[in-house]
Amino acid sequence: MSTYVIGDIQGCYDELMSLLALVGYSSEQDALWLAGDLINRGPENVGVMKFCMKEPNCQVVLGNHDLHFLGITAGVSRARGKDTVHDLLAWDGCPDVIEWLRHQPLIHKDSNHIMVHAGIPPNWNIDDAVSYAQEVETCLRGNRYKDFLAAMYGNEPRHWDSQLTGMARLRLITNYLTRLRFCKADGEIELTHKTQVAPPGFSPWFALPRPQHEGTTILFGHWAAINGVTHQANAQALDTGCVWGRQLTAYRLEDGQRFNVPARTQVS
Ligand SMILES: [Mn+2]
Repeated sequence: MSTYVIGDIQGCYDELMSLLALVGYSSEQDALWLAGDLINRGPENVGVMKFCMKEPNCQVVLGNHDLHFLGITAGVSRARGKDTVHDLLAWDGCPDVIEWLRHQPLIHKDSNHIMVHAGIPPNWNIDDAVSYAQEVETCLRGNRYKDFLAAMYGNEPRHWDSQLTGMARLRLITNYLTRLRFCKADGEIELTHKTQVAPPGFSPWFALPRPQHEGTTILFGHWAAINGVTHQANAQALDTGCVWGRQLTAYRLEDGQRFNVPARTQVS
């Protein structure tokens, strides 16, 4: 039995199938972890969601694109120029997708491995991160989830304070777990830079001293620009830009081996 962790699929269904064939994935014997951004920007969102929802040993965490899809369906946002979720919106299984996504976590933890879409700031320990994720998960599953989706968009606040309350607290937790790239040692987050070049005073979250994360390997996606490279054994980056015409990558938990397939679709 092997566990394969795959980064941002973003609707690239064909590449997902090719990658599973390449590693010899067995639905019955192996496990699959998907690091979020299952959908959007790519061509076959319905295919990806059908697969995830029926796969017996598939564990996902939510990414910013998955949450944005929920925001669109809740009527608090709209599909914008680059969004490609129209196939899902038109599909008669769409209500099931919404319910299924609302019940997925933002973090998945298994002994000394943790999967999250974007990252964990250095000022949080692993138990804190799991607990903060649960606050958002509880809200997303509750009756007032549309209020959260409406309040989720935005880059403020940028400083973590355990005394934060309400939607500002949930927004910052969500931004850390699903959008983080650059921050400072105290957790101040910077959400406008997407390349691998840090804005002055900031570092990639995984490159900062993280004594609180010692002993845990963090598996994450979201940051296509770093192309899978962190130079940190305990931070494995899995978004290798499939939807941008590069590769889809799987990481085998048991031995750390990486597998990848080339993108089939060039999205302009
Ligand atoms: Mn993302």
